[in-house]
Amino acid sequence: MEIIRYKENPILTVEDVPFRVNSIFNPGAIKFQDEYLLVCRVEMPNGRSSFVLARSKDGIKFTVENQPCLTPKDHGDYSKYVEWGIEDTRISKIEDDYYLTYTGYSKYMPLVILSVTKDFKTYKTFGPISVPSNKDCVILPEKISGFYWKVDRPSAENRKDIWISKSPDLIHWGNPQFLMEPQSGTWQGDKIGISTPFIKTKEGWLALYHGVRGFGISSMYKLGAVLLDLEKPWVVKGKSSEPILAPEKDYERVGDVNNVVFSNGWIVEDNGSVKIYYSGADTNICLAETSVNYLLSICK
Ligand code: M1P
Repeated sequence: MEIIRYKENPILTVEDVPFRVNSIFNPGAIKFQDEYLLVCRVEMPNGRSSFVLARSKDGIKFTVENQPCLTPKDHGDYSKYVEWGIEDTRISKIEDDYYLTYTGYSKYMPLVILSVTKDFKTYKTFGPISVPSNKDCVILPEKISGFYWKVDRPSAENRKDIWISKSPDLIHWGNPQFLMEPQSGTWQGDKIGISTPFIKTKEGWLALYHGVRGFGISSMYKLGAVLLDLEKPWVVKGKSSEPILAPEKDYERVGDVNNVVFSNGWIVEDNGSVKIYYSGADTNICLAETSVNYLLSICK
C-alpha cells in the first residue's frame, strides 16, 4: 500500500470549529481509551495559536470541542515564551503519561515547550526544554540505554538540520548529536524537520519528516520517511530518497501558506496500517493512509 488520500479530504476545516478561529491545522494524534484524539492547532482571530481537542470513534469523523484545551495563558511562569502562540504539538506516550512537545512563539523566537497530561483534561507544563531557535521536537516513546531521547531542529546561522539529544529526566537535556541535514538541490534542499513521533518497528524507529525547498518568494513542503537504529538512535539506518506525499490537490496547494503538506501526528493500527493526519496549505486537516511495511520498504 502506498499513500492513499482519504477521498473526502479535508476531514476538518474552520467550518467544523464551534468558536471563532482563522484556521484549524497541524494536529498531534493519539489513541486514548476508545477514541482517536487530535490536539489541533487553532489560529485565533488575533493571529496567535492555541490547541483544541477533536474526538472521533473511527479516526475519520471528528468532533471539535467547544473551547481550546491549552492556550498561552495556561503556561504560568513560562507565559512569556508562548506569548505569540503555541503550535504543532507532537504527542508521545511514555508509560501512563502523554507528553506534548510543541513550539512556543514569542519575541524570543521559537523554542520547544514540554507539557504532560494523563487524561487530556488537565495539563502540567514543564516550560521550555530548548533555547531558541528550535522546533519540530519529538520524544522517543521509551528509554534507551537508561535515557530519554528527543529529536529536534536547532537552527544555527544558515543551517536547518535535525539533531538528537538525551536526558535522564525529560527536563535536563545533553549530549547533542547531529542526525540529518537538507540535501542540496532536492525536494529537501533548504530545510528539514521531524514531522511525526517515532514508532517502534522490528527494523528501527520510524517517523515522517518534512523537507522544504525554496523558490524565491515561496517554498514547497513535502513529506518523507526516516528510520533510526533501535539501540543507537543517533544512527540513521535509512530514509526515503523521494517524497511520499507532496502538495497536489487544491486543498494542499492553496490556503494561508500555499503548497504545504505538513504532519505532526499519525496513528498506527494493530494490523500495521497507518493513519497520517496532515494539513494542506496550513488551512485544514486531512487524512492519508499507508502501512508500516510500505514506509519501511522505502527507507531501504
Ligand atoms: O508553513 C509550513 C510550516 O512552516 C513551519 O514549519 P517549519 O518551521 O518546520 O518549517 C511551521 O510554522 C509550521 O507550523 C507550518 O505548517
